Formats: sequence, C-alpha cells, structure tokens
Amino acid sequence: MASSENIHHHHDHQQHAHGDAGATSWVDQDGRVYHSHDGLAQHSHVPIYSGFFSTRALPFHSRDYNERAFTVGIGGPDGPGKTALMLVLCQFLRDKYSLAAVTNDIFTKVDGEFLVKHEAIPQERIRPVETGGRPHAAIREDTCINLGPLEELSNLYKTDLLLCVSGGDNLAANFSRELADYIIYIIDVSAGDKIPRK
Ligand SMILES: Nc1nc2c(ncn2[C@@H]2O[C@H](COP(=O)(O)OP(=O)(O)OP(=O)(O)O)[C@@H](O)[C@H]2O)c(=O)[nH]1
Ligand SMILES: [Mg+2]
Repeated sequence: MASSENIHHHHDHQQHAHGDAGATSWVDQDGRVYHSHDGLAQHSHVPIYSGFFSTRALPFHSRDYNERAFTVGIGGPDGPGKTALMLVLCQFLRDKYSLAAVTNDIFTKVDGEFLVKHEAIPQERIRPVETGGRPHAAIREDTCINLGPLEELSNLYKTDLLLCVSGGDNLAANFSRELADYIIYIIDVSAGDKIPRK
C-alpha cells in the first residue's frame, strides 16, 4: 500500500514539476518511463532498483562451493553493528565450523583489528581489505578485491563458511550475488523513521 501511495505522489509531482512544455514519454523494457522536456536530455524518474523484496536478485544455485565456501555478506550503512554481529557470529559458529572472515574498510583496517583484538577467530583467518574511495562498489560492482582473499582463505583453511562484512558506507551497500550466497543487511532503527523508510 505504501508503494502505491508513493507512485501516485510521484506521478503528481512529475506533472506538477514538468508542466506542458511539449513533453513526450516512452517506456523501456523494464517498465521505466522516460521522457524529455524543456530541452533536457531523456531521463526517467523511476528508480533503477525497485526496492521490492520479491524482485531482489536471487542466489546462484550452480556455484561451486569447493572453489569458495558458502559466503555470508553483512552489509548496510555506517555504524548499525555490522562488525559487532560479525564477532558474535564468529563466537557462535567457530567451534562447529571452519570459518574465515574478510572485512572491508575505506582507508583503515579497524574492523579487522577489532575482530583480532576480540579473538573472534585466529588472526590468520581474518583478512582486512582497504577499499579506497567507494566501499559499496567493492561488494556490489567490482567485487574482485573481496573475491581474491575469500577464495584464498577458503582453500587454505578448507572453510565451511566465509563471512564478509562491508565497510560502513551508505544505504546502497548491499552485496552482489556474485559475492554473497546469503545476505544480511543491517540498519539501526533507533534514530527514527528515516533510515527504515528509505
Ligand atoms: N547497545 C548496543 N550497541 C551496539 C550493538 N551493536 C553494536 N553496538 C555498538 O555500536 C557501535 C557501532 O558498531 P559496529 O559493529 O562498529 O558497527 P558497524 O556497522 O560495523 O560500523 P561501520 O563499520 O563503521 O559502518 C559500537 O560502539 C558497538 O559497540 C547492540 O546491539 N547494542
Ligand atoms: Mg564495522
């Protein structure tokens, strides 16, 4: 119901904002409505990702887990407790399964150091990755910076399970299916409605 309200609101806004300056519109194969008006380039106001749980990317079923063990990705914006969850998952699972972890930070290795300091799993099984400018890109688009260490750890320790935590970035920090077989996305709801709504 919320989504249908949003669409109506959005539509009203478009009509209101764009007036009648000779606008023409068309629909692409994904159902996104494009138009141009007032000398502006062709554009669409429909978001690229629908945001519906039912239309999310599904796991690859044909993947070879001998090449890289089943990988859990923990994503989400800055500070909701991704690394804290990593630690308790390690503590909970480490006696039953062979684990390894890859952490992502922008310019530091603090998440990796946190797990080492708290002896989550043996230090040699933890690889911190420094992603540089765009942490979400390292888990979403260009995942090789994570795939490399994950595959290596998987082979070295014959892991049952790999944990990969995204660097705190923004709400778009979700995992590519190329990288994560199971995705945990964390937000902090204690600051009000804004983040959950977005
Ligand atoms: N009270 C409380 N504090 C928590 C909980 N989870 C995490 N924290 C605290 O919240 C802060 C942020 O937690 P992190 O695990 O570092 O969050 P993060 O998502 O890894 O943060 P970034 O990597 O910087 O994006 C830390 O001070 C944690 O101790 C929780 O469940 N309860
Ligand atoms: Mg963290």
